[in-house]
Amino acid sequence: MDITLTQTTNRQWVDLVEEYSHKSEPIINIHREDTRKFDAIFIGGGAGGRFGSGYLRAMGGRQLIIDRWPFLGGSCPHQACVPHHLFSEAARELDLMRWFSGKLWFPDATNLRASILQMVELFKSGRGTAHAFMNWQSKEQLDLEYILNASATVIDAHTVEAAGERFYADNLVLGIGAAPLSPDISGVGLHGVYNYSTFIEELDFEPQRCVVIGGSKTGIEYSSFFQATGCPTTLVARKPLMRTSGLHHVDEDLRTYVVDGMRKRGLTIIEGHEPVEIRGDSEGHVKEVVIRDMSTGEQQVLPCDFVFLATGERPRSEHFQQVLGVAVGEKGEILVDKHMRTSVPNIYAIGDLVGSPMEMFKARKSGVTAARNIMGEESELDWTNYPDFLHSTYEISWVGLSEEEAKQHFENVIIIQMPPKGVPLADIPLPCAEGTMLYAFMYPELSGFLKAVVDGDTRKVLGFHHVGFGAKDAFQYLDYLLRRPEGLTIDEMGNMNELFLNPEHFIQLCRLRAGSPNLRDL
Ligand code: FAD
Ligand code: KPC
Repeated sequence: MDITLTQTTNRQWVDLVEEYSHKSEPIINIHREDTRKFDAIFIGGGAGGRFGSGYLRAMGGRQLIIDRWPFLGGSCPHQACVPHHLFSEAARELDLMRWFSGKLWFPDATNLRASILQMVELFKSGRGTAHAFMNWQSKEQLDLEYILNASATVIDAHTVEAAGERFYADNLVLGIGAAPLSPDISGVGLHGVYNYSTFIEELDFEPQRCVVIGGSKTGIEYSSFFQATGCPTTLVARKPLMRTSGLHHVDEDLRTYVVDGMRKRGLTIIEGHEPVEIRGDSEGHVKEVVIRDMSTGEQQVLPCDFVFLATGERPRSEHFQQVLGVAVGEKGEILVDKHMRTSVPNIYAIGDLVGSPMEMFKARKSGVTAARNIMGEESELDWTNYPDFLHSTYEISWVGLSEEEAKQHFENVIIIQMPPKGVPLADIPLPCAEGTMLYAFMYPELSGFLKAVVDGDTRKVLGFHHVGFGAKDAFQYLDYLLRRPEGLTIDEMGNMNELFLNPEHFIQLCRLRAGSPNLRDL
């Protein structure tokens, strides 16, 4: 179907995407009358390809996106970030209901059981609006050209085949993302075993007892959700939670608060163990997971009817390696320089395809970096440091150095923390603000945690760490301020205007110490 000359509304797009998800015909939006060659073909229209395309077009270039799905936006609105946020919000609401069961206006939640299947169905019934918006915005507002519902096959460094046609460009930008990785054990194909993608597409029963394999962000987030619904859940991880190589700068006090909090909510967390086998019943449905203690070798059996694999992702680099010969790293990631150039001239790679961190900011900014370089503007991307977050039933955000890291590099590290070190959590209902006020008054130990790490000599803030709700936005800007060449001092923080009660409390706490020439902990 050629929609180039049609103005398709968001509502019409919802139906169109649904219709085309059941057939193999492409959706084509190409300005045939434009005789200019494409500056770049973006293979994959996820966050990386869409933002790269948008930027290149805004700079006056001509681009083409080819995506095998009938919508743009990629995995984020389809199976990843958006369902994750929906489930994490459900977990937060359910957690509140459980703590306040039978108190104030809250109904008795003793036997509360939320349906996991219903939440998946809810997501699937609503995700079409995000798909539609991606297609509509890209065409009507960003003036992008695209072919959807068509796999791209690279012929050579300037030629791509899709929908039975060959397209030519000065540059190719590879952005087809990563695929979920399964552990190399028997039983992963049993009914009842899912990863983040098949969980959305294929869940067809109500889980009663869950085992999550893998302590990744996804493992922490989804196990917290499953437990919050009332489905007894066990999380099995090889390493201590939040001490995995994929997460940098995690502060130990913050980690303790988060992991203790997950256990307090009934989640069983088994660290230092790896899966050995997933066993099924006579009908091919999962019935138990065998795990092994990595230090003693001792095995144990975890009965369950639902297994969620959260064991990472592998970049989809094989085709490009074979056809173009691009260099890849040990985990299959396409190797790129700071301009997002691969080892092959005129071939760029972006997003999850270039490896960790697999996060939206990197996907989008790497797409933009490729676009700028293609358009002749020198542009580099460095993602060695970035703000990070994850959900348990809380929102957990951090940026900069942890206390432990700071103490390795600086002699005079000052800590501003709430509740302060040595004070029992239950004694101080702080921090509190959006989302934690009720906890502050009835369960002060549940109202969250915060820490600022400061170099007492230069007075520069080195890191911020927060558990609670509503602070994530601030961390985007704190990251920018911290990483300026001049950094951010405790005095500048104290001079900012807080919107009290503010979730992260950092401004007013810094102000309480800023008057002193010799900083002390708070
Ligand atoms: P993708 O979005 O995966 O896009 C790749 C595109 O390539 C897809 O549209 C696909 O259809 C297409 N494609 C594949 N093969 C072909 C082919 N042969 N021809 C044509 N097209 C092809 N990040 C955050 O920052 N915040 C979050 O809260 C967050 N939550 C997440 C939750 C989960 C459960 C997961 C798994 C990830 C989450 N992420 C989150 C990470 C984020 O989703 C990814 O980093 C991001 O979507 C990667 O974008 P991308 O463009 O590189 O790849
Ligand atoms: C709807 C939404 O913003 C989440 S999905 C974003 C995909 S993209 O804008 O292409 O990064």
